[in-house]
Amino acid sequence: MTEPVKLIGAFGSPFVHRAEVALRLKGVAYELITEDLSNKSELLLRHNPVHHRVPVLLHGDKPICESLVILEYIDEAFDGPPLLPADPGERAEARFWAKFFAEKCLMSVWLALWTEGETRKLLMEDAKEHLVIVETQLKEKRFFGGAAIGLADIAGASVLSHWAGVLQEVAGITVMNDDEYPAIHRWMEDYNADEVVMECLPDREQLVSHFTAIRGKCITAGKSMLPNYLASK
Ligand SMILES: N[C@@H](CCC(=O)N[C@@H](CS)C(=O)NCC(=O)O)C(=O)O
Repeated sequence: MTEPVKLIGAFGSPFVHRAEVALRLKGVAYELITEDLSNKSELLLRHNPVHHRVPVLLHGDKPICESLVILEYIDEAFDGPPLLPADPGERAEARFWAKFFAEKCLMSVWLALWTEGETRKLLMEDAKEHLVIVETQLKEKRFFGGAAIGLADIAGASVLSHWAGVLQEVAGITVMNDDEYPAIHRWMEDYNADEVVMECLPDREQLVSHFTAIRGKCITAGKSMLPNYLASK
């Protein structure tokens, strides 16, 4: 008997979006359990006792936490189109880019949005440096995964596509100008136009309202992430 698949998520989370896209690309049926992150459920706290964060994938009784770990788990546990290539070298490359997005590119873009003054100036420079690297990669190929969406695309485009425009609108600052990064722009359009991706993109207006309501929390979260980011530079 196949074990039931549940995803503990929350509205507006790009990390939950990653897991949903992967499940849908694989054709896995799942139940989405929507959390109120201001009043976390016992289910979430029990299944992610270390970070208390969404997403958490429940495959039968087995909880899997952290979106990038979840993507790899989904790829290994379920049939369907692969998210990682078969070749070990190409797998390593896809993991490298996913890590670059998580630790560098998305972090500098996110922090540039929610900081001010000299710190913001420094983070804008970092974000630009990271986006130029992504732009260069995408001049050669449609997706990081080649012709189809793969793990690195889900890791990066999840935040840079639908979410980046909304976050820039709410923060009132432009970190990514489409004209400056035409290959990234084309990549995001291709990612957003994918039928499976479209099914798990939250409504833009609702997303703007959501982030406007939690703007203060984003600034606080940015402050707490900043020391780690600067130490890792
Ligand atoms: N590194 C984690 C980040 C997950 C994350 O930050 N989730 C947010 C929602 S977007 C969350 O659960 N926030 C609640 C909290 O931090 O208390 C991942 O990739 O899964």
